[in-house]
Amino acid sequence: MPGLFDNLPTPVDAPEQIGPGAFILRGFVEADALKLIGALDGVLKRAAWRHMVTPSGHRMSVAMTNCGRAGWVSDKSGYRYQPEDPLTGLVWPEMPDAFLAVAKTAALRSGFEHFSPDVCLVNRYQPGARLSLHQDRDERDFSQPIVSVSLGLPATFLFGGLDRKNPIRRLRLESGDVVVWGGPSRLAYHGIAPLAAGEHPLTGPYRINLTFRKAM
Ligand code: MD3
Ligand code: FE
Repeated sequence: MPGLFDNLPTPVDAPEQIGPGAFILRGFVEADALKLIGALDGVLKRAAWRHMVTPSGHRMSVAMTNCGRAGWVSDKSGYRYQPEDPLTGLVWPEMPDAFLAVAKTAALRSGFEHFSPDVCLVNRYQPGARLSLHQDRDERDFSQPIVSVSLGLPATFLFGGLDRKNPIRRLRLESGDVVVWGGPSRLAYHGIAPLAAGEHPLTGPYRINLTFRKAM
């Protein structure tokens, strides 16, 4: 018999709130994971993995590439978004439609209606690779969320507050998980603990993270 509660979302569809404006969609891209990896292979043909150097001269343990209208780069002169890949001098590969669709749908499910990312920064973690606690502040408009997609080996995400000294929560991110970081969480300190070694059917010995941003 039809009733008042028939149209509620099922628990599997409901984003779980993990902070102010931050939502996790567990397993959201599980069914699309192979398609996303295939699209990433196309990106990598034109923009290969590289380890960027921080302004202080340290080689990052995470390998990176980008697609979209611009890419995040770091070198001795600083961090920035730029339209060309410094390795080739060419514009970054176009953002694959499959990437854009996942980012927009996840943002919409989390209450961000007009998210239109122009950059996807792709991170690849090998065992031991980590991302130390930082804020993402190189984008122009902090009212836009960042959407992140985890593929391959699991990782421990470190989720702090707006002040570096705030307590840090640890959150396990698994292949297929999507997180939307908006509202006050957009400027939260965050990082990734050193990756544990393993083997994943999708990515082998790696964890890959796609981060979608409205940067320009
Ligand atoms: C929370 N990447 O690329 S994704 C990064 O797993 C980055 O590769 C991590 O931090 C990774 O900058 C974490 C989740 C993420 C991305 C951006 C955020 C969380 C965020 C920005 C603000 C708050
Ligand atoms: Fe970040």
